[in-house]
Amino acid sequence: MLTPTQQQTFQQQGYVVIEDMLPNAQLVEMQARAAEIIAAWDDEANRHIFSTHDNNRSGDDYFLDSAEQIRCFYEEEAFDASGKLVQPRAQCINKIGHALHELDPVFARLSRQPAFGAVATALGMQQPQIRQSMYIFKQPRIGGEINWHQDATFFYTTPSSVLTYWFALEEATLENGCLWVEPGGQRGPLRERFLRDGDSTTMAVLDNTPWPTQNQGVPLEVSAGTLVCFHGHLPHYSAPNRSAKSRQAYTLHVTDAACAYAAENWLQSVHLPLRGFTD
Ligand SMILES: O=C(O)CCC(=O)C(=O)O
Repeated sequence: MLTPTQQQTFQQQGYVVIEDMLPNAQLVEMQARAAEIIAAWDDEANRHIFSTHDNNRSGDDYFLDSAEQIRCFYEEEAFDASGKLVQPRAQCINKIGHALHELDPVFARLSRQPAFGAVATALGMQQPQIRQSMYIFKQPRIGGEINWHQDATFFYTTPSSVLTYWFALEEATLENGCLWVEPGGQRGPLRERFLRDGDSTTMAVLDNTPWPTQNQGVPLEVSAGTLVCFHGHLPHYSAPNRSAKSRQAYTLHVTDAACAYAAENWLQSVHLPLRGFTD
């Protein structure tokens, strides 16, 4: 599935960009399904915001229980001072997470494509297991910043194994808040671990290595349908979207069954099966 050059790029840079991974029909299908999920979402009792500036989710059952459900989260800037949505509701959602790949028939089908499994295999994974799925909106005008982070912070395994599949569902550019990565940064230490103990969570600092500066990062401007697959230690970030264009993405976080998945990770598979791309 991957050429030797693509495999080498991943080893050296910590990520690989594969164009045309999702055909247009699948992009349309995912977008339409996400719109239906939002339309059906009852937010009366669930006005939950997702922010990457405050990672303390202690006591936040709506978030913690979303590990094995399909839940919508608002953008941090979705509401004005009087509590009213600043734009139509569908344009105020930050993300849908975190079990679309198991619970939604459209996302379940489109998440499990043998070609995705072949990418994992080509990158050295023995037995991929999809742990999490997210539909990320990065809405026009109010799309929030995602702070620099490493995904192994949230999906800690021994040895480290998490791979992120980031699919552009729309064109991603500097203007609408594309992904930034630090090429080669996966060789650096894991800086943080997100730990869960019952209903409380903490972000433990493991290493004080600073996050990349703007000069050390590179923006990944990609067309709709492109897959960016990256290493769990690769620092990445995305800027706020102040433009009039949305920048939707779908992500899968995948770990290797051959590695030990930490019991302290916030997301555990208790009720749902844990499957790979071809099971
Ligand atoms: O889509 C984005 O802007 C960032 C997504 C991300 O950081 C992640 O999935 O780990």
